Amino acid sequence: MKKNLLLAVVALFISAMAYGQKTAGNPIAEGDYADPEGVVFGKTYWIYPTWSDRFENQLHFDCFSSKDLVKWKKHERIIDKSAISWLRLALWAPAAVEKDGKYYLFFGANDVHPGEVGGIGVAVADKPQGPYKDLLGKPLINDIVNGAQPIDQFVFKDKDGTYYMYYGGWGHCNIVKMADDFKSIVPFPDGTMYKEVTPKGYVEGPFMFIRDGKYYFMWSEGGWGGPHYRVAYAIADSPFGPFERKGVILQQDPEVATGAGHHSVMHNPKSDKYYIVYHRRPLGSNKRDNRVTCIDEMHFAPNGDILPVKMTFEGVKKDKL
Ligand code: FUB
Repeated sequence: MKKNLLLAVVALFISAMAYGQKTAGNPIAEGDYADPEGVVFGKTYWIYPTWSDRFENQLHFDCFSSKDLVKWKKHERIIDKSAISWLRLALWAPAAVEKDGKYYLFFGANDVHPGEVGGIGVAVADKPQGPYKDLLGKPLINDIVNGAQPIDQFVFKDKDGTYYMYYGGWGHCNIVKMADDFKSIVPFPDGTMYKEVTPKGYVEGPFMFIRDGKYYFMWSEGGWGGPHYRVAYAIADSPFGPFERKGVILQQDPEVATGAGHHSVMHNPKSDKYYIVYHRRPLGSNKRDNRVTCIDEMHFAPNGDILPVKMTFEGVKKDKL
């Protein structure tokens, strides 16, 4: 373990020298942070991760902000148990959205099973760094529908301004339509409330972005506690799919890390660079919760396909918004 750490430090030092330029370094922060959601608000990059620990200790979120992707500032306890009366354990996978000057933080709580209280909740604040207050005092989605555990939500704004939420663990993914005030979900034009959009291989951690008019749907596969966790994707013409699996773009690398997954994507419209924000397990560690948050650049083939991501120790270069 110590030898691996030393090797990582030496590799980081050598690559920093070779680049002759300061980079962020991976991981971007000290400590165990998983399921990072990277999001751009104005001229600032934000990362909202899960505090990776035993479920009973997961009772708060920290977040991180940066103006250039290299220097990160930690914002502690942007929400904790005192603000969510129904939270017992497993506060997971935050997703942040700005709407009409307010910041909404969606989260999973309680690792909910049938008959229990828990699932996806939503909190609100005046600033990206909180403090966040529970918006409903109860879960927004508590029930298990189409076999999807209500966790790992991602709130997506479509081209026409409609907000949808993708969510789901246990190998199933649903899409729902959000009410304007984010206090409930509303029916689709055909009257249904939940549509299953699960692609082949899907396990959890859905993410969506639009590039050149196409819908890029991404998700995690494998078991998050093991080395084979990974990220795959599909490209579609609509937010509802169909999502035909194109392949894996992030996975373990014996030279760098294992268990790489539960990611998000940030785009700098000025430089037109795309960044994948993800967690991975340091080499030599097999502890379930030893997951750290990293950023690497994501590249595309001329036909729009996502190229396999090269995980690095040096991380990304400065890129101001
Ligand atoms: O961090 C808790 C859980 O681990 C997440 O909800 C899953 O996606 C997995 O990353």
